[in-house]
Amino acid sequence: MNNKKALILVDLQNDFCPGGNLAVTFGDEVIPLANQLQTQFDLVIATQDWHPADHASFASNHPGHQVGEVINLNGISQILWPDHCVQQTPGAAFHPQLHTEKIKKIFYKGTDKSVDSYSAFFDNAHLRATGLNEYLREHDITDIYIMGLATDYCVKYSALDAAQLGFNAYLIVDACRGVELKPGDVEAAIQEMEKAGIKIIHANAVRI
Ligand code: VGL
Ligand code: ZN
Repeated sequence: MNNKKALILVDLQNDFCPGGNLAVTFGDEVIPLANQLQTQFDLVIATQDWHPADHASFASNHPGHQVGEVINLNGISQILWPDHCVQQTPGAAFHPQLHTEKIKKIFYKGTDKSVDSYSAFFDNAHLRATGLNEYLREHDITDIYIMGLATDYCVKYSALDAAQLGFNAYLIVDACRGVELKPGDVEAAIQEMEKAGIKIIHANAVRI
């Protein structure tokens, strides 16, 4: 059987880049790699974190609670974040240098105010699918290459779900940057992905 590959660009949005509301250190450094990598794939997909202003992951919607606190949200633990990637705001837009012509489809996540969604496939409660799995199956994709922001959240959960769903999953590690709430979070995330069978590669090893 022939392998068919897709590139998934995770959350390359202004709020995750320097100057944004949930800035990932050096997040913008991966944009040139995203542009370069896109030329090597027939199918390019992107995700956008896309929250309503009253999203339950925002500390501002929980009076008396602070950014970084962990709360119980409908039975699952939820880190409270600064307001970020609010639908239709500049912070939710793609980084201005990102090439978007090749992006075939965008999957929006975190749109339900009552549950967060780190993975590109499912919400954090694993109750609702985004449609990405079905979309990739319809396009006969067997291998998915994941890059973007942030390594320790949306990239990690997207990659873990991809592997769990049976795709050959590759993490393009130099094309990701992490939040690193605690020192070591990024390294731990990479190890967790590797343990789950995800292949850790570098952008210069991607040859289609
Ligand atoms: C993300 C925290 C909150 C991410 C999204 O894209 O990794 N992290 N929302
Ligand atoms: Zn978010």
